[in-house]
Amino acid sequence: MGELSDDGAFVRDTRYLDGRITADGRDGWPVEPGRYHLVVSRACPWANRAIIVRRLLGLEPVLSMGVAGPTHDQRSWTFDLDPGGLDPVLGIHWLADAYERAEPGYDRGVTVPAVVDIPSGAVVTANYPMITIGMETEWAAHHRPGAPDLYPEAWRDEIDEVAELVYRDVNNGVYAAGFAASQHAYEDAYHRLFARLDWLSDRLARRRYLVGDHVTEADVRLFTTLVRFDAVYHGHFKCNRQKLAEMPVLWAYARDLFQTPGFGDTIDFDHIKRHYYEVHTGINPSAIVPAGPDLSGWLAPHGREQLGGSPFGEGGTPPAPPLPAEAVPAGHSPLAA
Ligand SMILES: N[C@@H](CCC(=O)N[C@@H](CS)C(=O)NCC(=O)O)C(=O)O
Repeated sequence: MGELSDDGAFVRDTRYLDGRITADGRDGWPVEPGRYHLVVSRACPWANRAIIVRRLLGLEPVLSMGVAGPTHDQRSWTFDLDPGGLDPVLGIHWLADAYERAEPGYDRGVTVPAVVDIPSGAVVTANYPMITIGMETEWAAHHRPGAPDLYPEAWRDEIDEVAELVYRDVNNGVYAAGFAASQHAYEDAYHRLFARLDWLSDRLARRRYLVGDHVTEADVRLFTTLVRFDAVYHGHFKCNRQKLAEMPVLWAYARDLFQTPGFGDTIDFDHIKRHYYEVHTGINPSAIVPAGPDLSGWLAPHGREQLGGSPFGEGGTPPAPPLPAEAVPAGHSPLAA
């Protein structure tokens, strides 16, 4: 996932497998219903983006999804939640095997999300920003009726601009704080994170969504970090100036999205907490998973309707509930009681 620089700063490894699945197949990977399998972990914020976007766009019938268990063995992600420990579509136990199929001798990160070509069993791409943008653009012919436009042409520059700042200081910023190996690197990441959260609070005090008047890719990207904040980043990653629940605008914004179909129904707090606290033994050697926090506040009214806009935009409708096989298990979220 990353390494440390000389001054103890976390540097993310972004050398992905990077095939492009396109509507016209120009890179050898045509959009084709039933051909690809999206592999995720519900714990992972980068994979969570893809789970949400697939739900919002209604791509479930054309793009199947495999869910890895929340923890790793020495070869990274496994399908230990599935019967017999095998992903039912790919027939493998270790996600690493699909990386190996793509590149014999593959020796970089075995990460989620990954999109796998089902016929060959090989990972096509693990480039998470392009996975969601690809679903929003290249897969347009397969969007459900009423799907929101998550990457509208007119707003793309602004979405990209906001998303870049959010990535640097927030999405990756929490990791930079949590994995810092020097006081200086930690404090640098901490201050950049909270300065950016203040900036986002200001922006979101006046508007319901980050860009435009309905949910976009920019909101999906911010949400997946905010939803993990109090459960993991505040304690485990030492991002503790405030809890999310102590930042009123961002807390209401995050609750609004959590309560929007397609967002909160993808969230598995049990997987989230187990992954970070059990896998990162470098920073949590006991691997004890905290019992808190109390999550019931996620369902409290948020009052943000008064800011205008609507979640799915003009003519847009909410997605249907998750497929029964893909529902978050009971007890893992306040929405799955
Ligand atoms: N592919 C990206 C982002 C995805 C990512 O970091 N996923 C994490 C989980 S949140 C992962 O799969 N880690 C597996 C590992 O490091 O073994 C990266 O390598 O930076």
